[in-house]
Amino acid sequence: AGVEKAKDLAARAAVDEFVKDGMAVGIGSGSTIAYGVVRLAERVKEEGLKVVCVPTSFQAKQLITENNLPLSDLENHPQLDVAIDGADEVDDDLNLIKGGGGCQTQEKIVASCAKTLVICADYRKDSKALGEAWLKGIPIEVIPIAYVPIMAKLKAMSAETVTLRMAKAKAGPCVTDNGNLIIDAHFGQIKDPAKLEAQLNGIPGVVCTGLFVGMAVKVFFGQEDGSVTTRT
Ligand code: DER
Repeated sequence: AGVEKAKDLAARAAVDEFVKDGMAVGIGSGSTIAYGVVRLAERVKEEGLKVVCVPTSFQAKQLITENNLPLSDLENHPQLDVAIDGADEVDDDLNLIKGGGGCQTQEKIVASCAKTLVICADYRKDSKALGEAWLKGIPIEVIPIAYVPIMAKLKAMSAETVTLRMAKAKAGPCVTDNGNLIIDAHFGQIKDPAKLEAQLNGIPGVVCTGLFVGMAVKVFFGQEDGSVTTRT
């Protein structure tokens, strides 16, 4: 199976195992969860499932509405039963790097409001330690006025690479759904994600990092051979 099939298998397995009738579901961002939203829409149709979906980004909101799923928000559902999302890298302890798609802030908020965070990913995301395979750096959302001093502080913290994320189809830097900028900082293999996250969060102007430490309870990996493996 190629990568896309692996994503599809993982996302469908996660939705099938964790979404039950009557649930309020946090919907993640990125390309893997898109398959999960399609599966959820199938189940709503086939099983008459009653769910409400809370997005983690403009993209997630589009996925929900394009698949005719009931759209809600944290004002109406401040406590969610489950959040299902993707990841850029997963370590042995289920710590994550997220934010490859630049949506980690609302993703972390929604995940923190859910009883359970479940991740679906293809085989490329499975690492022993964070920073092993994902070399683009930890996505760090920052308040725009502060990006230059924050980049300097990250370099002083011995980040190997520190990059302001630039937009692809628009001149200038990538701007998040919250109107902020993103700095990608690579620290090599991360032995103590909790410590690093606390250090990064302590920098004034940092809004949220893509380190999700001790949040996920289960990860579904789609494999090249068409199987789905899980880690808890
Ligand atoms: O940006 C994000 O946090 C996404 O969830 C990312 O971590 C996974 O995106 P992908 O499923 O397209 O690889």
